[in-house]
Amino acid sequence: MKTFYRYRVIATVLLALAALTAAAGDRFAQDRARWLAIAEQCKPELNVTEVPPVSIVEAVEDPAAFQGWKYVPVASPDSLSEMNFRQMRTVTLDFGRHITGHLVLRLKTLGDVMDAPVRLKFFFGETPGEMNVPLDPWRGSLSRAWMQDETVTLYAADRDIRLERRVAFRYLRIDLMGGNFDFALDGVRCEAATSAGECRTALSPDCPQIIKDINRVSLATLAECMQTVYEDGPKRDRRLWIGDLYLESLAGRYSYQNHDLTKRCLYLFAGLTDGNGRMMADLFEEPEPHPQWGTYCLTYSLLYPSVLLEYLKDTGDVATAQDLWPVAKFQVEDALGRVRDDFTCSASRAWLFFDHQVMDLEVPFQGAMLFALSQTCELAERIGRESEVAECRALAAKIRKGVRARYYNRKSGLMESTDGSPVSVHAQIWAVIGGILSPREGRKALEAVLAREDAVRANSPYAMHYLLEAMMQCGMGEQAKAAMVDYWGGMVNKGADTFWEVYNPSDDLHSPYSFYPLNSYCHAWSCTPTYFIFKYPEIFQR
Ligand code: RAM
Repeated sequence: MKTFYRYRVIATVLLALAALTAAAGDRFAQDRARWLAIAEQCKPELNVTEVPPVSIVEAVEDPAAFQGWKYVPVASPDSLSEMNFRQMRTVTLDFGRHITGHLVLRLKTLGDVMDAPVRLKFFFGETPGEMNVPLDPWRGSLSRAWMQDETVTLYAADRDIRLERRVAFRYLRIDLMGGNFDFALDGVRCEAATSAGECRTALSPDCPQIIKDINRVSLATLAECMQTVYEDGPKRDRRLWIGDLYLESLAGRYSYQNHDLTKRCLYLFAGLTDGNGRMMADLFEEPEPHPQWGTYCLTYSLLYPSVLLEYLKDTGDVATAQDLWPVAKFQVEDALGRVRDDFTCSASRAWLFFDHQVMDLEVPFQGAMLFALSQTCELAERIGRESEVAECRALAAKIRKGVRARYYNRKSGLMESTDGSPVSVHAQIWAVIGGILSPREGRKALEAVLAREDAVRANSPYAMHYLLEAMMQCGMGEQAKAAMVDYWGGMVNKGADTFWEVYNPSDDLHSPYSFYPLNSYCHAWSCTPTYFIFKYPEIFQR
């Protein structure tokens, strides 16, 4: 264990130094402004297209539909510009697909001049269910303001009006709240924006239909989230998270290949670390790029070196990898200080995110730590910085051995927590990804855990991504494909145009936020089927 302790001593000294530097100033002070300037240079132009509605629809309550509601077409939207909205009072439009942008419309005078303002309520929604459940009294655990209902007072007719709020939706209901003159709603359209550009890949023509559908919805999901950063969800949270960025960049490799967007996001995170050098888990762009202070998430920071490594593999841009290496390396060094000598983690005060699920975190944390160590070593080797991580592989081997001794139950073939927490699929996933279990052991563990009724299961597309990843590493291609068809195909079969933030196949109303309309129904971390489909065509496109 000597090397381990030595490394820990070194890590502790480095951290102490970091703290001192922070107290005196700022660890990355010299680079911060330059990094943010590079991020700004990589800011993409948005491609804007005008998307008109495809039909006027009516809501129908249907227990067989997702969340109990569906829309049926009742008229062509062309008729709208001739209909007197003063009499209609309400209309719901279907835009045919998920879009992100600004609504534009005009009030067309049908008779007399407009002699008083018109007040309209616009309600934009991603799913029929979200549009039809009463929102008030508010039950959600996040802000009511995430819901996309806007009451707007209009003072002029016969000219285009562009709503200020950027919205993400497929359906729009417009209600008349006040207005006493005859007018029609004319030229209703959305200025839809994305930075995605052309998709550069194509499926084999004999690919199964369900995979084609899953791939189409994955691409739509990613394109909608690609704005001036990789947003997590264009409805909610509308910001850049490290965990989402990692998965979006992987999916981007096999689709839009907009690597400059990844570069921008890497530089933003680097430029916005705290004085210690720690990265917050998420950031905002407006009015000036700034992190969400207080969201340090250890498992997200540990993914930063992976984003940089994958970016390097995609672009060969060694200069960027060199430039950002210190900040990437620091995230891992910092986290290493939390591995205790008995291989439990002292991360109780840090946020460890793997899933929207109550679960035991010990083994997943060690797996994430080990994965980050090996990715950091690989990154170092690719850019000639091996000497800076000379002890890294040996250290990883020691942690692996210790973690295995503590948590691996040879009899059950499972990674089990030592505090009596229920066995989880997450522990097996991260034991595979962290190289704690061999592919053969991993396969046994994954099969065993998935067969157990009492096991804690993956509860989000984010966790499902890592399940598929672990399965692929264990030679479980067919099971991975079946899981994809079952899970993401399940969303497609329930009418998803874009993949959802959370999906529980047996509970359509499931929400981590106490109220399902708050869920994001176009969520970045759900877009990775396209990554698997193109990375392993022999499995997924067959
Ligand atoms: C939720 C969002 C986001 C995710 C965080 C951890 O708030 O879904 O995408 O990264 O959780």
